[in-house]
Order: sequence, then C-alpha cells, then structure tokens
Amino acid sequence: MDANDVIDALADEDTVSGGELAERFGVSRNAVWKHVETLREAGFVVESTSDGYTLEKVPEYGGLAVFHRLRGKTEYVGDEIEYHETVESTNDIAVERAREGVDEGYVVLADRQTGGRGRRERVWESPSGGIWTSVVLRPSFAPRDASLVTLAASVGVARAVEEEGVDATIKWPNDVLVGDKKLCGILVEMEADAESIAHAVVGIGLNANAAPDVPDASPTSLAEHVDAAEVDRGVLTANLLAELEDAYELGDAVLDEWRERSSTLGREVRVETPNEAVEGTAERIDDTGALVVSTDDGERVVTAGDCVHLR
Ligand code: BT5
Repeated sequence: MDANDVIDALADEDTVSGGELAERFGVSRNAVWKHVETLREAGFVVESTSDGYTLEKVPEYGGLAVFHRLRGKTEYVGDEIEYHETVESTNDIAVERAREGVDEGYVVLADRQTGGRGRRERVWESPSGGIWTSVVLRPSFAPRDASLVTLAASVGVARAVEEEGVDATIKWPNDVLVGDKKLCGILVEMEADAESIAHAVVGIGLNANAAPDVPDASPTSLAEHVDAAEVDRGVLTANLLAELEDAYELGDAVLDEWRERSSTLGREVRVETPNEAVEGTAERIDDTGALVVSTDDGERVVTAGDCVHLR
C-alpha cells in the first residue's frame, strides 16, 4: 500500500475510515495514517472525523496531484510518479530508474530543472512554472522503429495542447510549435542492442506558464495563448501523459497523425545535420520518421538534424 492507494480510495468514496482502509490493504491503521500525512504534506486537504477520512482539496501540482488527475486515463503511464521541486534533469533520473528496472510508465516530474538538456548537449531552460517530465518506456518494437517513440511523444503533446483550446503543430522531428514559436521540446534517450530496446526515456519540456528568455530561439508559453491567467499544470500534465500513452499505443499508425499535425511538410526548409545543411522542400517523412527533402540535386533523406522553416 502507498499514498496512491489512499488517493484512489478517497477519490472513489466520500468518506472512508482508517480501519476500513487498514483492513482492505492488510496494513496497520498507523500505516494508513502515515500515507494520509504524506498526502497532507503534498498539499492535499484530508478531513478526519469520527466517520473517517474525506478528501476536500487536491493541490494544483506535484506527483500525487498529477496522479489524482490521471486516475482512469491511463493503463500504465503515471502509475508511479516521482516528483521533485528541483532537479538537474528529469531525464538523468529517469535513465537511472530505467537501468534500475522500474516498470514501463514510470514518470519523473519536476517543478524546476537546473541542468535541463536539449539534444546535442544544448541547454534547456527550465524555470518553475513549466512542465518538465520524463517517462520510462520499454518498447517491444525493433530498434529500427525507435523513432516511433519520438513521433508519438510530439503527437501526444500536440493533442494535449489542443485540449487547452490552442492549435499546435509539429516541426520535424519533434518540436511542438504554436504559430512559429517553440512551446515544447522533446528529448528521447534510448538504450538498445541490435535486436531490442531496453528502455526509452521520453523527456518532455513544455513552457506552460512562462516562456524563458532564450536569446538564440523564439520560445512561447501556453499561458500566452489561453484566456485564463494561468494554465493548470496538474490537469495539463495528466492530459499530456494520457495522450502520450495513447499515441505510443498506436505503433506505426502514429505516423499518419504526425503527418496531419506537421507544419514542416510542404514547407521550404533548411535542415542542419551534423555534417551539412540540406535545403529544399520538405516532401514527406518515411516510415522510419526520416525527412525526405527535395533539393536542386534530387531527393535527400535526413535522419537527424535541426530543421528551420524558411517560409
Ligand atoms: C529540445 O532540444 O528541444 C529537447 C528539450 C527537452 C527538454 C526536456 S525537459 C524534461 C527532460 N529533462 C531534460 O533535461 N530534458 C528533457 P533541442 O531541439 O536541442 O532544442 C534546444 C534549444 O531550444 C536550445 O538551444 C535553445 O535555443 C532552445 N530552448 C532552450 N530552452 C527553451 C525553452 N524552455 N523553450 C523553448 N526553447 C528553448
């Protein structure tokens, strides 16, 4: 039994006594009380009367708050959410947990990162107010289809943003944009051998309530595009995790939805790969997620790089 079980019980029933919970989970009343205290420390208001415990208020953010909002929306993503106020990088922690053997769907969430990472060791600004999270997945598909994880993540984020009433598009490979500004970046880190993927850590950074100052980029936050003064990060994170699981479950069918949501296809682009820059029209993505660019010298297939939308 843990605090998540108490959340489940209190969310389903108006009032539950400590004795009943103790019996249900085969633990002592004192153990139940300790879990209730954990909830209170996390900002839950739990009334205690002679009839038992009643959940009066759920805090806006935190691991348990997101767990509460996620109930019933997923099969396995978010069953366990490790929350920290401040971390260097949620991806670092999630990779460590994945190596330790946590189950698929384990989530690391932080209010703020001091060493957030982008691709190619770039800095990801992660002040308080954003959503900084990493999910451990254990894909059963072959390593050559690994990019499906990345594509699914961007589709999941775009859907969750849409549920806030904001149109988002995906810039190849997996930036989520509002207009032409970057709302969200995704960093997937995998460990695989020739036959199978041991784990994939999907790191998602979404500027919810504040767009940090990034001199070399033009970030935006979701708050800039909604009517309310603030985005409810608890609700948004829960929706995001639910949509991530759903998009991931699509397997290669996610390619079609990615194409529909893409603002890159059909555009003039410059893709900077580690070795060169490829300029032309973004024609399509192939079944491995690679971008096919039609250039003056014919078609080029780009598997990784930074894409700039030219016009
Ligand atoms: C990405 O890299 O877009 C992937 C970002 C992944 C961040 C998440 S947060 C949770 C998890 N834990 C981590 O440590 N990382 C993941 P890339 O495509 O390389 O873009 C990086 C570039 O985006 C930087 O060089 C800046 O120009 C710009 N940038 C930095 N912070 C930003 C922000 N908060 N919003 C928008 N753009 C930003």
